[in-house]
Amino acid sequence: MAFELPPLPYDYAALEPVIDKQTMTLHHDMHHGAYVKNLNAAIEKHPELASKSAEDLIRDLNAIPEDIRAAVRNNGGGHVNHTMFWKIMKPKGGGDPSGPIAQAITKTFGSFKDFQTKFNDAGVKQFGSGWVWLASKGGDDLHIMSTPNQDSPISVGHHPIFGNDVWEHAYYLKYNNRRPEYLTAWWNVINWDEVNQRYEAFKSGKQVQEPAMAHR
Ligand code: MN3
Repeated sequence: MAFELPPLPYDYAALEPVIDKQTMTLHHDMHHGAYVKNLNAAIEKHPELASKSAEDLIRDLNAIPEDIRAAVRNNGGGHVNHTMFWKIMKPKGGGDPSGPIAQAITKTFGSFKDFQTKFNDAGVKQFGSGWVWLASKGGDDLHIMSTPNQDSPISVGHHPIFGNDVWEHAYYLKYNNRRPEYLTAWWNVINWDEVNQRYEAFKSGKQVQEPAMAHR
């Protein structure tokens, strides 16, 4: 019974030149791999939690026994965040969004360009490690938020539509300290089809259970 590291849905080098092969290899195998391993180690101490999905574990952190709460917050969050992250990117992605997410972004932020500027700005301003998100509190709400470490919007009652990883491990080998450059280039690998699927699933209340999120 364990959470599993989901395979990358494309080759390690597939997102080059935006994200280099070495970064993807280390990020997926070592960083995400460690979150899964450490989450499993935490849950082993509390078998009563074994039926919960990773998302359910981080949805109410106060319900998690204190001795593993920090481990679940960091590693459960890391597992949920990265499982989303690999899927909302693809080779030859990017371009302007279309479909329902495009309409929602324009309605909320005025234009896709204005949204991108605000999203990148929030990513630059996230001090230290963390994530920048497009999230929703429900209904037509759509907002940009950032979180420190591996904290998920799910833990504060918001639903992540998509997010970008602004930990140094996500970009430092290629971009060094130039986080703004990474944030700008990253839009060239976003998978708008997947983002639209996530958004429509959320809007319809039919959220898809990722196999990797299930404890099995
Ligand atoms: Mn990461």
